[in-house]
Amino acid sequence: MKAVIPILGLAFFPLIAPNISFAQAPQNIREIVVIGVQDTHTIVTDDTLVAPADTAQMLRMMPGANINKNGELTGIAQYRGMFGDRIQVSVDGAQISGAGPNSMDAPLSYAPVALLESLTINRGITPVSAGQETIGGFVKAKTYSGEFTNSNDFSFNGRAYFGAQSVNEGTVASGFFSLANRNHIFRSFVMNESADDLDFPGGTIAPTEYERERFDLGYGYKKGDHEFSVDFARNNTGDAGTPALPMDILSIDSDLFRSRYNWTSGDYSVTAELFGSDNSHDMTNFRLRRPPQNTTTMAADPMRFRQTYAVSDNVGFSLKLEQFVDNGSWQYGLDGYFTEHDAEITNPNAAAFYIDNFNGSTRDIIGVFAERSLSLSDSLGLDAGIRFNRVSTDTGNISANLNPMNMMTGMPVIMNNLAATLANQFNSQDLSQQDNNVDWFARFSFETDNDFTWYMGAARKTRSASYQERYLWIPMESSGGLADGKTYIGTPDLDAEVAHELELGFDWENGDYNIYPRFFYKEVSDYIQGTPTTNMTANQFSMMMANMGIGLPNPLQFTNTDASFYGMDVESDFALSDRLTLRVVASMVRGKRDDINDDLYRISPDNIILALDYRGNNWMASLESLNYADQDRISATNVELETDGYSIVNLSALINVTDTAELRIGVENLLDEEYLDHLAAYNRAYNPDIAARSRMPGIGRNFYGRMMWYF
Ligand SMILES: [Cu+2]
Repeated sequence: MKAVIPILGLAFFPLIAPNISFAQAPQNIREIVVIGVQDTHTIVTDDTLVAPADTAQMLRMMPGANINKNGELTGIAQYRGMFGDRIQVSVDGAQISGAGPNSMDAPLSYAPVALLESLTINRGITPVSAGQETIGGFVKAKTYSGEFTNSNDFSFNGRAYFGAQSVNEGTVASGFFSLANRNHIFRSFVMNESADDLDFPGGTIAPTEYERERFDLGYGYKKGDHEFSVDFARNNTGDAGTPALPMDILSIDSDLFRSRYNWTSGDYSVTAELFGSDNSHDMTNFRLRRPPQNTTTMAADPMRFRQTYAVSDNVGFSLKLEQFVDNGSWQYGLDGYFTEHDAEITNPNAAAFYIDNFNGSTRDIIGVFAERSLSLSDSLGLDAGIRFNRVSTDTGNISANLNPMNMMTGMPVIMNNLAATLANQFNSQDLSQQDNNVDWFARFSFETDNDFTWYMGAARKTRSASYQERYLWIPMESSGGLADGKTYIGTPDLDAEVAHELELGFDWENGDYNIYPRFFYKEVSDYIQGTPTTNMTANQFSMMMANMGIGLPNPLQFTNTDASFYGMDVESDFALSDRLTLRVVASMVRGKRDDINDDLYRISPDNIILALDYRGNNWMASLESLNYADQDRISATNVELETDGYSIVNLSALINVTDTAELRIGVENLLDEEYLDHLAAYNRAYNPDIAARSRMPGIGRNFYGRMMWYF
């Protein structure tokens, strides 16, 4: 087995070959010898200097990864140009399909930073055992769950975490409490966080205030080869602004459940997981932002107030059997994930007004896989696997009433008739769909000498359409958080996307430096993308809405197209002295349509992070420079705007005040640089400091402090 590379970098805690997972599972009895490469990148919150409330923000520091930001708590993971549902996210082994049809409660929002223990991305080709649909990558959040003790007597332990930051007067206070002995642990967690609107050098980004509470209760049991845990969590988000979307969060109330059993004995490891969540969500276009105005009177127009109530119910399971053999391991698995979404749009000023946004839209996946990890020789390793997923979706019939006052003539009558036509078209289609998808991957690692391990991988990965891509029936912006300002309609019989990808790279590990470059190419047939719709009714509907000052004309329809992605990313570190390390992370990606001449939407600009990390005796400090290039490869289809490049400087320090208390202080955007964030979309809320539909600015200078105390 290759050893963990000692890296002095503050933010790095590299793990090698996660299928060996010796770091998390010291209980594995047999030592497995497989030649592998560093195929994950992990940030451990204890070792890093985190400032944001949103866990997804941490992706910006990882090679190939980034965040599509629509609000302060709504970060959507991006990896190598793919984002949203194309990235599989695991929160403590659970998939969470949020209630919001615009991903206001994206999966990573269910692992707040104050509770987070680590965030991991798979670099490049993800093993099929990691998750069901990993076409764009795999992100794993692990929350802090306390520790068993070495004694039979119970003891009380915990962790307090406080934070504050200047840019939005945000505060977070949380406490983790456990009562544990060597076999049992009872744990609980409470958190409260809130913030005001963000500052940027040109004014205020409104509405970006937020408030969120979280409560967890859990129990863990460990004896001999057996481990069992069950955990419940309640998330209550209150008012939270999402200025890049047409509405703001009024509430997100979620109940989350997860349970895990593991038995590791001799030659086998068996893991069973069961999880579920029940999420309900309200959003409005009038509470945190200025309500819509009548275009002639310029007064609030009560007929344009909108409130959406959305719910999702999810349940899933996974069963894994791992068999350790002399030259590696076998892994077999069966997993299922069943989701249902409902969303209805109303107007508090007109009780009869409603639009069924989604009515009982279900998406069920059952998957099976087999995976092999083995050493072909002393210097050659192979990981390979195959997975079969059956994806079934369905939805109920929908309707709407856009003429709540029962007018006899005029716009509401025309709009209501168009909506009725769209509803009839939709309801008469075959809405029940089923895909049978096959994924496979193979990765070779070849150690040429002590410093170099070469790596080559290939994969076929699939993704079936989301419920929005299939079942959005009336032109709306409910697009899973695309936030391009376009309205969309779905296509029920979309084919599954099929990606073929190749990845090449090497690990160059010397005593003084470590360099991990990866080059990738991915071709996606049936890539699902909005294209101009030929549905005359939808076009007419959008045009009339646009004429009334609501939304853009010319809706897009989710369609199977062709696309390709290619680029490279690298992480590296160089020891400049015993205490000083230079850290370099660079990411480049191109995303293009292959069926027409267009670039893909919301692709991260090329960027490079240069950081100097200094490790003192009981403190660490880091000076970082984040450099983003211009993004002029933009999507004409999505009417995307270019952005200029920018550089920001961050400074941070961690001080071990005592053995059990840590203080982190820092400043983000030290020079108060004014810049536009290409991945933060466009302003959709009235704001005297930011023009409507112009790019969202990045945040201004932010002083922050965090205190973590273990007791
Ligand atoms: Cu929402």
